[in-house]
Amino acid sequence: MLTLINPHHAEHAGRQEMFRGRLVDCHEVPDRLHFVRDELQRRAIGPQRPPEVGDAVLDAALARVHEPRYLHFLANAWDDWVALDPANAQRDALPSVWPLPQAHAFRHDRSPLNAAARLGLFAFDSGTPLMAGTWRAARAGAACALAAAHAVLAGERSAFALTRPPGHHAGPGFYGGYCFLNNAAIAAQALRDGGHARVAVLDVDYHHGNGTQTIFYERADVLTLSLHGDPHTEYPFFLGHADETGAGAGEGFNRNWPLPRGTGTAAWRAALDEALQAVAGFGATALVVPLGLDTYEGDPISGFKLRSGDYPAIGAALAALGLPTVFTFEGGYAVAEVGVNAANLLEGFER
Ligand code: SP5
Ligand code: ZN
Repeated sequence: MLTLINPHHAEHAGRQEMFRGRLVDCHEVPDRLHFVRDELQRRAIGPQRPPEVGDAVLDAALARVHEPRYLHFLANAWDDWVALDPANAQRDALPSVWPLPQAHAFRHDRSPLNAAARLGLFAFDSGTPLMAGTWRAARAGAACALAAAHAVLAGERSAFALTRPPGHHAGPGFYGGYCFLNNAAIAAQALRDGGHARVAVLDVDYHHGNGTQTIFYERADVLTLSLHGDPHTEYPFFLGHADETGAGAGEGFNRNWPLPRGTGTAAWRAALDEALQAVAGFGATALVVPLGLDTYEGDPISGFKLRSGDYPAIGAALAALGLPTVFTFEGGYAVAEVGVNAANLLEGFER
């Protein structure tokens, strides 16, 4: 399998994230990618290269998925943060005030001139630090997703966008959950634009893919499916329930499988089989898999019980759909094991 690796990922390296009233060390660290890259190399799972995508082509692809004012915000957020206070250059940007949607109570149509306050218009949590290299890293990561889609359009059976920061929590105009640009959505849209009439996105990360769901919620041409920890108890909490089935033209084209903390292999695989049937029933001609390995039993922030030995069969089950497939690297925070788990799944896909 061809792997597109983000050459700028390490420029995004947050120090701390807010969690229950404390700043804790970031889980989403550069070594996650290094372990996956090295394990894929060790097992010779296909060639690895950086993406080669021109700026204009990339900008056009970003604009297919994200709102102009959001992209403008992201491109300038760090400089604006530092301009607010030169001492901010030493601190990652985290939001601390938000406009709730309550009627007549908070304006969303005026952008505060204060750059720290402005973060609250676009960030939905205080666990996603933004720093000097975030925009460059996220852009180059989106380029990996776009190049992976282009490779599949050119005839590759599959391609893997090995990038961080991850993407599936990023929506049309919001960031959070360690995500800024929705790599999976960018790949799905590129597959649509490249001629695939029906594209399925099957999200297997532990956390609900709220950004991807939101991007495609009113569309019938991209089926979005997600298996994840039940939002009654699990992040991102405010989306991912089973009764979210799409809206407008997209009614019936979103499905969620919220699963309880502690879910093990058998129950998770049963949900996967339902999702695979939905992909086939939809008549998808291409597939995008936001690939989180935080379903692993050893994951420090998640609650499922999948074992390393489960991942080859999961890859094989995805491959059995017989569809051109783009994988994007999402979560997975057991750093020492994430490489083996990712390689197990991708090797199982290729067998
Ligand atoms: C892409 C992805 O997997 N994003 C996940 C974002 C989860 N963010 C909130 C997690 C907070 C967990 N903090 C646990 C601290 C344990 N001591
Ligand atoms: Zn996750």
